[in-house]
Amino acid sequence: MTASPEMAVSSANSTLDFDSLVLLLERIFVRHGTSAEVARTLALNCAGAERDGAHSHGVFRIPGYVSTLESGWVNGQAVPVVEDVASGFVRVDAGNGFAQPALAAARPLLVEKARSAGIAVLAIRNSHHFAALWPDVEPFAYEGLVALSVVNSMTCVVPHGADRPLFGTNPIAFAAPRADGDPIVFDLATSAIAHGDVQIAARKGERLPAGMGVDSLGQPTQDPKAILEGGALLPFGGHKGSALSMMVELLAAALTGGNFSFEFDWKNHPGAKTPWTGQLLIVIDPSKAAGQNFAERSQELVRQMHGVGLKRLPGDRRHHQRAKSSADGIPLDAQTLANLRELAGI
Ligand code: NDP
Ligand code: PYC
Repeated sequence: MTASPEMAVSSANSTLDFDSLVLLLERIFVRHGTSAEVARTLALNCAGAERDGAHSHGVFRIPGYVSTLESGWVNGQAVPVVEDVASGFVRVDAGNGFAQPALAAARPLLVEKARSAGIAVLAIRNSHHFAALWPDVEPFAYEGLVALSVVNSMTCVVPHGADRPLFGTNPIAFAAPRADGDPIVFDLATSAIAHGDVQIAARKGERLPAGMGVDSLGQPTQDPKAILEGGALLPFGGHKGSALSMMVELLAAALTGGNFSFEFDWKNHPGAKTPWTGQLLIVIDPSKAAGQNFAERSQELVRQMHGVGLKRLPGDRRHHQRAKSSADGIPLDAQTLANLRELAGI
């Protein structure tokens, strides 16, 4: 039977299976002005985040996508233009559309180049990224490739040693294959906490741990609302996270031709939430490397890490939640589901 948003909903525990959630989200995107192709790409991304328990970038983001599309800030119909610029370099102009369809359009050429040259770079510009970054790298590792990606966002992070915000929350995601298990994947904001998690804490009325942000006067605060209303975030790890955030600005914006996090101005588009920046991906074919099979080597590293007492690898929590969602359905509270259905017009 074909899945539909109306089916597979349990009123008792409000769960949806993955395909039904994707269809529901696709309807929302198309209803708010995206092409069917863009809707499919964003729906798969967002449903995947929700399925894996990556809540700061799951369905929580849908109202932000909708208000952004309604504001005219992003082009939901954009058709990315892919340019083959060098043996190991692909450029994409996302046309003021979303970054994920730009990656999808360039992907075959990028993989072909990575496999022939051993390494290839994808530089996406004029793009909006409002999602978790791991979905952009994890699939490469399932194909035996190593992938690294960075994306910059919007000014809300004070560089270490500075007085005012400049950087975005600027995540870095990495994926590598391993012999006996899911790929090794990490995905982390270079801010002490993702902006999405600050919004979630504010909504729940929770305080943040110390060291995450400052208020409008630049004073340390644990109040998420004070950070959101005129305050700012701090980089993780002081000068070290700040250096990584600077690197992300350089790679995702300067190198791609996209905007720095401080370069765009959305004030004439009330409701706009998606950063209009750039994204860089580096894909490596480890079969070109010397020595033993890379996936065996990464498996050995994992074995040694467990051997010294490590219980949890980055990505383990997501994979555990993915398995649980596949077995039990993706949990959604009744109000969230009702809101999504309303946005979908059903
Ligand atoms: P977290 O701090 O929650 O997690 C960062 C990484 O560390 C993850 O890979 C996570 O794995 C892993 N991890 C967390 N806790 C542990 C632990 N105790 N032991 C081992 N590994 C652990 O992520 P962030 O809050 O920094 O980022 C959240 C999301 O926000 C990311 O997906 C990021 O891409 C997104 N984001 C997107 C932006 C954009 O512009 N599009 C901007 C900023 C952030 P696991 O997932 O398995 O928990
Ligand atoms: O959570 O920091 C964040 C974020 C910024 C843009 C998209 N997500």
